[in-house]
Amino acid sequence: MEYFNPMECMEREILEDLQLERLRSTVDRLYRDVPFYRRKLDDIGFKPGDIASLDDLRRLPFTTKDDLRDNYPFGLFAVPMRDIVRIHASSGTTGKPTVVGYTAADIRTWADLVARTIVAAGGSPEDIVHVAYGYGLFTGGLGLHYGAEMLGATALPMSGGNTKRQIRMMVDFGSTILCCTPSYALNIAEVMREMGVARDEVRLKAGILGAEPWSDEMRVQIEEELRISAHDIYGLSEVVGPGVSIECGEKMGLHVFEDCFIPEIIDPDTGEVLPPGQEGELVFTNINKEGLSLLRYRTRDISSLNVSPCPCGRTHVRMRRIAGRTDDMLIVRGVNVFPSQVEAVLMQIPGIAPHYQLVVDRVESLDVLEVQVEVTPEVFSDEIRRLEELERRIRDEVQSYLGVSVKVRLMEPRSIQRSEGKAVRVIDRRKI
Ligand code: DLL
Repeated sequence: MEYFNPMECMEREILEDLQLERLRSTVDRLYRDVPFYRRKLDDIGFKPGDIASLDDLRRLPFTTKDDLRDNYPFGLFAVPMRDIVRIHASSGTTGKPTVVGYTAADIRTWADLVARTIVAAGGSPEDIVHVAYGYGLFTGGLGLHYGAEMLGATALPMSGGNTKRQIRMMVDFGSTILCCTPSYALNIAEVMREMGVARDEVRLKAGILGAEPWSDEMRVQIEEELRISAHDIYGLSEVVGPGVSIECGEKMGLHVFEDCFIPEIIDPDTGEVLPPGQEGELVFTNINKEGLSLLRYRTRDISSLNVSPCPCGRTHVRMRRIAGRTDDMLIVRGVNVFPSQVEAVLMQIPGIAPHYQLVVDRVESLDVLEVQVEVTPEVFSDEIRRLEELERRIRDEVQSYLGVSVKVRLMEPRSIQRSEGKAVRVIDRRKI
């Protein structure tokens, strides 16, 4: 199995020594240079020298998105602004954006991480990497771009949108690796069909897809339609951007690049660290970053860790694909519902297209969850009776999977808004 950086295959014992050394120097530096962390550590009487082993990590305080907002824009940076060479920001649904900064060394480390992800997805310097993540404050576009260049591949900086033009260039330039959100990959496949572009006119072989939750069923669909090997890539701006973890050829979880980040899974309610295999909230500590290093950053993403060795030869732990977020988890009449669960059910029912939205409303103080899903053009022209049957089937299957009753609305082909970046899966109209 090919890899970009030998760190990925380090013996565990040596890797853990490296992590301890890096954790110590990170905590030292943060204590010295970031007043926020000095206060937090002083509050619990913790001195940087108190870190004797990796287990001491769990004694450190958590960092949250609110901490970043409270110190908006640059308050948590650990170096003077003159050493910051790049800023990115992510817009949340509410409040101020989260702002992150990188030193020149951070940009190199990040590019190295993304180069590793491209190689894990089967890429090499021979590839033409079609970057259809947005360029700008979002980390997706520039993140993949620098990674492709670091690898020595050819970066094609498309950014999102203008799908027909993307496809024409894909054909003319011979793009081999597609980088975009999974929902946009499906959108591209659909527009390709509409344009009458035959699959053998494009040279795509792999997809590096992420930035939003998706299911294995959606992977099957993307792989069949685009005839590529689709790899899940995970990351978040606060921690670095894309390149925190990636699926190797085994596609049994995403390797977390542990020489740069220490992952933990905690119980989101109690903050207690959970053992491997148990599902909970993902937490990351940066141990190889200068501009902005976060201790035990709570991602609100739900996953679990798998410490068993991977046949690919990488020794870094694997996180299970993200099951949803603690905060886009919908609570419908007391039942926790993740859009990904609904997606997994929908994708197994023939006759419906992979485009859906969940609309939640409150009618006479009762939550109503409506699943809006597009049918395929063939089904759309069927008899009413067949459509009703399909609707009933979807309702029964979703209900029995979630344990909560739902309404189903079949939608005309192409009536649900297509995404060019992160798809909007949930519309919550409840006023609480
Ligand atoms: O989405 C970074 C990124 C760009 C990742 C390109 C992968 C590819 P943010 O905009 O800060 O950064 O959003 C981070 O997106 O906390 C997750 O909730 C979600 N997310 C990212 N990757 C995945 C994934 C980028 N593979 C937030 N599966 C994270 C599920 C993902 N959710």
